[in-house]
Amino acid sequence: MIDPRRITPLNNCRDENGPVLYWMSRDQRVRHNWALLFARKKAEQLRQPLMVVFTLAPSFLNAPLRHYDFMLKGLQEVETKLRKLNIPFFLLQGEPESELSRFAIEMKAGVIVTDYSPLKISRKWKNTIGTQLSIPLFEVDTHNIVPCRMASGKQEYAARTFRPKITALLSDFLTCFPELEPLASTTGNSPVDWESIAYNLEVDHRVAPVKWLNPGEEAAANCLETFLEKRLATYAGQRNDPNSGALSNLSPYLHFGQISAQHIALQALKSSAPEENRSAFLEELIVRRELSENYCRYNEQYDSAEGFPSWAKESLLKHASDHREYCYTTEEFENALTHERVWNAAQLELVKTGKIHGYMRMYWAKKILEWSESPEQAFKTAIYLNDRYALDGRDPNGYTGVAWSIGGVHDRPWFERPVYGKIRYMNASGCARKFDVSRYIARFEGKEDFLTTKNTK
Ligand code: FAD
Ligand code: FO1
Repeated sequence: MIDPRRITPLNNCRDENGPVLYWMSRDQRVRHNWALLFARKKAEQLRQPLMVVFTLAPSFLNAPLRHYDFMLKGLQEVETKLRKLNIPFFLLQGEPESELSRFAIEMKAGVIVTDYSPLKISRKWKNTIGTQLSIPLFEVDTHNIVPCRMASGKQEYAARTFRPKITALLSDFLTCFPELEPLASTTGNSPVDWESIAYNLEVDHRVAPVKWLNPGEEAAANCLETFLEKRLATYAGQRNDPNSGALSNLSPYLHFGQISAQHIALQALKSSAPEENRSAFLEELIVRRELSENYCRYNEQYDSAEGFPSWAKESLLKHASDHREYCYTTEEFENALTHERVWNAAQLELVKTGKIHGYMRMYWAKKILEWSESPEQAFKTAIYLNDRYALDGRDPNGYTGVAWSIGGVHDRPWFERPVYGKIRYMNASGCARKFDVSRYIARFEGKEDFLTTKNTK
């Protein structure tokens, strides 16, 4: 029932007799979680207890309170749901590598199962654990519909080269999930003291939690249901209008693994919305999202301008000394102090709501390229602002989205111009052709309640 191609042994140790640990990291949910289902099956085969453990890093790529609050509230729900299945949940604080190995030894664990991520921080953690411990460590790709390593064995050039490969495998992998069986009895452990964890967090409180989006698996399921019922039918036509509220708003839930992309795809396919909307949505959810996973898995420089394709690097270098009519520091960008009101509005949307509309994101990043001293600095600034304020930040989609906008990743050369070179150009008049720019500006300059179309209904 779990396709073995989702599972990668990260060392070659044999199963020991001892409890099975699911080291939950990226996929913070109980339902539709192949890693949890695999750990449950292992526990049954070995007739051993099953425990779920999360290692809370003291700081995680500089994530501020906004992200930790969203994540911890989601994890609290995970603990409650697991308790109903007699599966104990443990939260360890400190450096994940050392805390997890200490816990595994203390529990005399026989097997560790964890979920998949292409990000360097995650690979580093697993590398340490896999070599340090003498018990098997299995990685299960439950973030992707088609496991990243199966979709392609190399970095893909563009969506058009990737799409046929992933489409060919959907019939194998876009399957329904089995139910997660409860354990017969529980080892019983004391509940996590969530108050004291939140109180002792030493993260930047200046980026406050958002109010318009509730965290957790139930809220994610409701968000999906509302989107499928009320907005999927207009997705294709309205998704590039940031005033329309047409998007699903699922990215923060997907980033924290509080909802499964596979479950979303299965539900979207069942929807009665017209075909063009379903395929437009699935193109983003499956092809674009898994293309980002592919980029971060196979490009060692996914987190820098070094990762850009050579045509883009050459072209940007050729224009490196072009005169910049405007040139802003990171602080000026962060405080929305540029000369362009619609760019400032996009930055305010990002800071105030923790989410910047997909269309505006491209324009937002491209203007950072245009108004920065160098493409390298522009990449750093865009990632810094994206990850500091966007709830869906610190994600393969973020590195890839910025690299697409500033470095032509998965794009092609365009008409050459100053500063951009052959990178695709976007500007405010392009926005004005697509949507009511003054309405967008009013929403985020504070004149209008910016939440009107953040789908609070
Ligand atoms: P919807 O349009 O409802 O899409 C549904 C899902 O499809 C998204 O949640 C996402 O998983 C996937 N998707 C949609 N568009 C893209 C895309 N262009 N690339 C990859 N997957 C996509 N996405 C993030 O999740 N985190 C980021 O940090 C992030 N940073 C970005 C930075 C830039 C400069 C750009 C151009 C794009 C970035 N994206 C990022 C991709 C995209 O903008 C968001 O995924 C999308 O806007 C999320 O909102 P939604 O879920 O309401 O979108
Ligand atoms: N994952 C963890 O396993 N431990 C953490 O402490 C942790 C913090 C965190 C903060 C912000 C954020 O955006 C993500 C965070 N994650 C954490 C989840 C993270 O997305 C994945 O575990 C890694 O990116 C691997 O993909």
